Amino acid sequence: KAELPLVINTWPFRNATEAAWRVLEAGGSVLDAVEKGCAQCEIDQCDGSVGYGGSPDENGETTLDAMIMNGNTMEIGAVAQLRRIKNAIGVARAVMEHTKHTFLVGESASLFAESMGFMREDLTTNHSRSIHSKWLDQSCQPNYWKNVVPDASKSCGPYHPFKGVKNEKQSPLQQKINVHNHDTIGMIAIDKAGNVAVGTSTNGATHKIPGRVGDSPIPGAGAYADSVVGGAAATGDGDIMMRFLPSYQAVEYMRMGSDPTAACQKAIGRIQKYFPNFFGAVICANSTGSYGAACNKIPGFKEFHFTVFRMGLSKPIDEV
Ligand code: SD4
Repeated sequence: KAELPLVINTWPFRNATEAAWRVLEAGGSVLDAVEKGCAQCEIDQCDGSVGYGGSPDENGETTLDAMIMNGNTMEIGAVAQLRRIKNAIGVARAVMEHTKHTFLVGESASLFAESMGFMREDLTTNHSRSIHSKWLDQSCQPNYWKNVVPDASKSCGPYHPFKGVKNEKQSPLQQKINVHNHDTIGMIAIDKAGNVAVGTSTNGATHKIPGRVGDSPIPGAGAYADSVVGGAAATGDGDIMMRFLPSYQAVEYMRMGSDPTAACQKAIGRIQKYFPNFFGAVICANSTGSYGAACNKIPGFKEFHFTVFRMGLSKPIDEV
């Protein structure tokens, strides 16, 4: 149990935790804290998985997904497949505060962002260009994909559907989100009065088929908040996780009396039952300041790191 206020986020993204904490410390709102924290990761390009210049899709383009939720009013703003705008969480907030809608996608989301004054910028960097060109070279080598997908019938070129082969095996060219290829920021902020806000920001999955949207911007999947109860946020293989709305589930488990750790474990358990080897984790906090996390322990991923800043600390701490 922690004293409020509290900021908790997925992965060891300490700058982001600190940025959010500074807002709360100065008496700012939980929404401002979450926006500031996630925006910090977008600027820092946290682990290459948040913000510009990471996770190029099959065409080499970086696109962004983000959402923000106010646990007092149950308002949400979200964007997916956002192109050419770096501050995805800012655009999500603008959707929440300046429209009647909840979720804008693709090119139209970018036009909305520009109309709100967000700058149009190229999200491609030398780094993302090199990830993309290496992938093209690598995937064109004979037999490369045979090691990854034994029944891959194609070793080069863009996605095409495989007849009779399902799900994960569908596109050998799409890199699955795994231990080495992850790191969405999902954040929960709770102020002294118990107001809860949550947010996420990510550039999604590397080599995704253009148009792919992950779990992160989807309410209840990437994050969920209800100030009566608390908040939760998820990270991992969004293509699997979004089917289970784990953040919503976790909040509901807390509503039914589970402590945050148990709520996270149960939300993970629901996915495990069908996808025992999925890669993912959930963080949870309740509005009295208790918090916890759970991940699916699979080979190569036994520990999930998250970061916490709470009353009585002078800097953010890593927890496992
Ligand atoms: C996605 N959930 O787009 C994101 C990626 C992620 O840790 O969280 N990786 O599927």
